[in-house]
Amino acid sequence: MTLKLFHSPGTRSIRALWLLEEMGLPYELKSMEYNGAYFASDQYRSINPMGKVPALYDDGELVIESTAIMEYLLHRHGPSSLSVSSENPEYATYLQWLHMAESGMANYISVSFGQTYGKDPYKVSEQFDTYCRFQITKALEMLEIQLKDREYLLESGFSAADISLGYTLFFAQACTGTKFSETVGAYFNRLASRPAFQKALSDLPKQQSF
Ligand SMILES: N[C@@H](CCC(=O)N[C@@H](CS)C(=O)NCC(=O)O)C(=O)O
Repeated sequence: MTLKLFHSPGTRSIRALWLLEEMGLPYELKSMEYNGAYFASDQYRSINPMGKVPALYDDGELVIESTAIMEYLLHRHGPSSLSVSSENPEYATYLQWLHMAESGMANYISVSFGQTYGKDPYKVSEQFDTYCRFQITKALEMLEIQLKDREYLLESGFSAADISLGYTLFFAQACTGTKFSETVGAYFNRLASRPAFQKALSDLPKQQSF
């Protein structure tokens, strides 16, 4: 088996795990409880120098950053119908949401979460928290518009961009109690009912502590 995923329940490694399941690829799962001290240790940083999950090894080659891991799996282990080619008219929309789900949304959610529950160095000022919440609100408004005439982000249907964003919505709801509009809530429920998502979530403890 060449693919080995370092995962922690409830975290961004769900994106990689969900995609592996949707693509039907064989993989080895290294699932660890979320533990900041372990992630910061030399032992774990020899696996991922950033001390984070996910980390994917493919035949000894390391890839980090959940959305980069997604692109890596889709291209190196594709072709997959969940990816959109650069010739496709929906390519820009696809790529934009695949990455915005992390850089323009989950990153801000993490900061806000850190403000509420984190300790140094994850605790930020209330002012920065307000800024992050503002960014999240804007992104959810943009999502509302995107979904007004369709069931998934793309007119052509479910894609890897929905996996990337589906995790973000899960994170927002589970960790910051974000309330969704009817449209976004229905979209999230559609994603959450996918067997591959359920599988990726199956090791989630009842009381998750991040
Ligand atoms: N942008 C990165 C973020 C990764 C990340 O922050 N992962 C969290 C779990 S969701 C983590 O491992 N945090 C440990 C830490 O920052 O100490 C990605 O998308 O993979």
